[in-house]
Amino acid sequence: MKISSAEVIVTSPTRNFVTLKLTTDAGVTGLGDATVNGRELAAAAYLRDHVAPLLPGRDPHQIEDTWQYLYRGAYWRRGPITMAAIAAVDMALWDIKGKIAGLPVYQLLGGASRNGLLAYGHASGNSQAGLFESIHEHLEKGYRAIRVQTSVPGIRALYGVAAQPQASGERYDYEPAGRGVLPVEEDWDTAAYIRHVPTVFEAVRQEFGDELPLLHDAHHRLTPIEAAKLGKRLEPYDLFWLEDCTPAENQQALRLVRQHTTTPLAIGEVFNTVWDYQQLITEQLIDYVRAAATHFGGITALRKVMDFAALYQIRSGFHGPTDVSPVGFAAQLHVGLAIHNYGIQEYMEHSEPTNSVFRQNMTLKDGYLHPGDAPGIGVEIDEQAAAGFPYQSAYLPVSRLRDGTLHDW
Ligand code: CS2
Ligand code: MG
Repeated sequence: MKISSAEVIVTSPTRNFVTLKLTTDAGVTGLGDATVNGRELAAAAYLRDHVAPLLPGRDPHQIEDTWQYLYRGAYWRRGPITMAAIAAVDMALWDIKGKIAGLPVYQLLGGASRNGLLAYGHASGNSQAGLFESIHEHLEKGYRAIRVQTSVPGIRALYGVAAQPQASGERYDYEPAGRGVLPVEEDWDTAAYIRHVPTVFEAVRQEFGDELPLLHDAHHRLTPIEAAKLGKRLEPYDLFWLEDCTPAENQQALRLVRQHTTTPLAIGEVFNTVWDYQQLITEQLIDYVRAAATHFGGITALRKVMDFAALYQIRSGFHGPTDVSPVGFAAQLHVGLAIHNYGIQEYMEHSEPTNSVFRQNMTLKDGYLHPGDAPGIGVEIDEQAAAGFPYQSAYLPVSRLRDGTLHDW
C-alpha cells in the first residue's frame, strides 16, 4: 500500500482550522490537525508546499520513519509550524493504520488503561455571581473538574473570561483569536491580579466546598517570583493545578517557583518537542504535561514525552482549547486512554458550525471523555460543508502594561 495523495483543507466554521487528508492507493483516508492559532496559513503552506509533495509513494505503515524523515530531513527542526505540520502527517498515518487494522488508535497504543478520561471545563465570570453561575452550569453538564478564570478589578479585558465581548462582538468563550486585521490590545496589571485571584478561590471554595477539583491558568504572565507568590497564596484552596504560571523558555525559572510553593504546576501548551520539557521533567519542576498532539509533533511524540514523564510520576494534562481541531482533540484522547500516567484533559467545547464540519465519535459522559471505538482516530471531515466556511484572518490579542510595555498575553 502506498500513499497516493495529500490534501490540505483550510476551513473557518467560527474559527480557522488546517486539516491534512491523506489517501492511500487502496482508498483508505486519514486526517491530521495542523492548526496554529493566528498563524494558520503558515502551517497550511508548510504542509502544502514542502511536506505534501514528499508523501505520495510512501508506505503509510512507516509512521516512525516518516516522523524522523520530516523532523531530521527538514534540517531546520522544532518550532510551532514545523511540529504542527509533522503532527498532521503523524495523526493521519495513525488514523490510516487504525482503519486498516479495524481498530481505534488507542488499541494500537496498547489498549485502554481506563474506562474514560476525566475532563475539566472552562468556567469564568466578570463578577462573583457570574462566575458561580458558570460553575453551576458546568456541574449541571456533568463536569467533575472546573477551570476558574475571572476578570480583575482595574483590568479592562483579560484572557479566559467568556462573558467579556470581543472586538467582533462574539462572546469570548468560543474563540480567543479575534477576526480582524490587527490583534486587539488588552491591558495587564500583575499586582492587581495577584491581589484578586486568591480572594476568588476563597469564595469558590466556600460556595462549592473543598472536594471539587479547581484549576487556574495564569497564562504565562508572571515572573518566577510572582508565580511563587501566587502559588503560595493559592495553597489554602488546594488547586488541582496552576497552569503556565511563568514563561518557560528558561526552564530553570521553575526552580524558584518550586522552592516556594506546593501548588501543583502544569506547563507546556506552547511547547513543541520533548526538549522543551527535559529539565522540567528531570528536575521534577512540574506535575502535568500540557502539550497538545497538534503542536507537539502528533501522537508519536506525545506518547514519547508521556513515557519519559512516567519515570518522574508526572501526568498528562493535554491542552484542549477550540483551536485544537476535533481531529487533534480526538487524537490526544487516544493517547490519554492508553497511557498509564493520565491526569486530566482540558475540554473547551467546539461550536455547532465546527461540529457540522467535523463528524466525531467522541463522547462526554458524566464528566468523562472517550474517543469512541470507530477504527482510526474516529473523526471525518465533510469537505462540502468545510468549503462553505472560507478562511478569515484572525489574531490572538496582545497585552500591554499601564506604561505601554508589551507583556505576555
Ligand atoms: C489556553 C488557550 O486553554 C488554555 O489553556 O491557554 O485557550 C490558549 O489561550 C489558546 O489555545 C491560544 O491559541
Ligand atoms: Mg493555557
